[in-house]
Amino acid sequence: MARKKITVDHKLEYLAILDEHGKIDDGLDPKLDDNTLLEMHRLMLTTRLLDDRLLAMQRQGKIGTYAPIRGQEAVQIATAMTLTPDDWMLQSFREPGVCYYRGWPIHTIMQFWGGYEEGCTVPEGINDTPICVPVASQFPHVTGVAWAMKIKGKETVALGYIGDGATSEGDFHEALTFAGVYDVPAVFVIVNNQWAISHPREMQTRAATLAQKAGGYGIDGIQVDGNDPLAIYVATTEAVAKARAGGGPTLIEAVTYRLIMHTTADDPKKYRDEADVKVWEKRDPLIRFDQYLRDKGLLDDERDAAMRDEIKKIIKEGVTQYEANRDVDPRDCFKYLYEDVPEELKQQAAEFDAALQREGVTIGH
Ligand SMILES: Cc1ncc(C[n+]2csc(CCOP(=O)(O)OP(=O)(O)O)c2C)c(N)n1
Ligand SMILES: [Mg+2]
Repeated sequence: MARKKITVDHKLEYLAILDEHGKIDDGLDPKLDDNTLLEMHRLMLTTRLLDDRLLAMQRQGKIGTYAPIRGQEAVQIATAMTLTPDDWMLQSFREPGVCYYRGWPIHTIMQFWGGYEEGCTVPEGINDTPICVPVASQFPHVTGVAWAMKIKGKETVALGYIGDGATSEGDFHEALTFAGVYDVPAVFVIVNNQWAISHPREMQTRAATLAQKAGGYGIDGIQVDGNDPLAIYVATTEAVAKARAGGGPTLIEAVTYRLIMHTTADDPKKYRDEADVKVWEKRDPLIRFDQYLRDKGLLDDERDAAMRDEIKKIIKEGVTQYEANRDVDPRDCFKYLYEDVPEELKQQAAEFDAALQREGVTIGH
């Protein structure tokens, strides 16, 4: 018989490198070369401007509901930049910056939010899974893909993204349980934007951090400042290298903040304090990284303006391609659910056809 304290062997760290004013802790400086730093900035800026554009397109009725990512650009870009094209990326529904970095055409991202089937297809040659709306359901796939890579003897890593709210789902638990047991080459990134629609982080779990959950699965966990691209880059680089070398999975909690609405279908003013938003606006990852690059002499107004112009051109081209490919048959919605279409649905399709004829609507193809 015994009653004693048990010491568990579990590594949990916290990492922040850039402070809120873009100043760096020299002892932790990863000393990335100038090109990598500028590329990081360009990609974060592209993510911001693409997000702005998607939001505007929703307001203009050009796409349907959209889940904006303002404030979360650092998590997306600084994690994605640590992957090779052969690695696997398994996303939720809030990773347009990651998709862009991985080579998804901008118009394909727009097609998803526009409700077009083509937006659900991963472009040829990219090792990603499609945008995933059923919360947390991508996480067992992260473990599965990583496990497959291990069985095949490949030095390929699977990295997946999940929200804070989604860590309450069974899928999260199952994915991490099996990832630990089979010691798979996976990196699990929790994008803790502190809200699950109108539910604040405190109502999702009593645990002090989400990273500490790693201990329950016997894997390493780290919490990072999710608005600091350098800290995220360092933590993810280490986790990816460890996974690639056969060292098993890591859980990364990136603490960030959703600066605007959950999706274009809700109004955050109804459930959260605007004063909190103001605090987090000052911690905007783009502002602090911009300051860091200016202090280093890598960025100035002229260079910034040129970069913005170049990005806007790329996004505009994406919109043009999206708009040129909107000629779809609305009757397609009757086609894919059943192999043998039930009588009731056939009747609805016929009624719809009749309505189109009555209204004189001609379909492009
Ligand atoms: C299985 C499932 N349940 C509920 C929903 C509705 N839903 C969409 S997003 C969301 C909250 C997700 O919060 P979080 O995991 O923190 O991700 P975030 O939206 O903040 O990126 C919910 C409940 C869903 N899409 N899937
Ligand atoms: Mg969230």
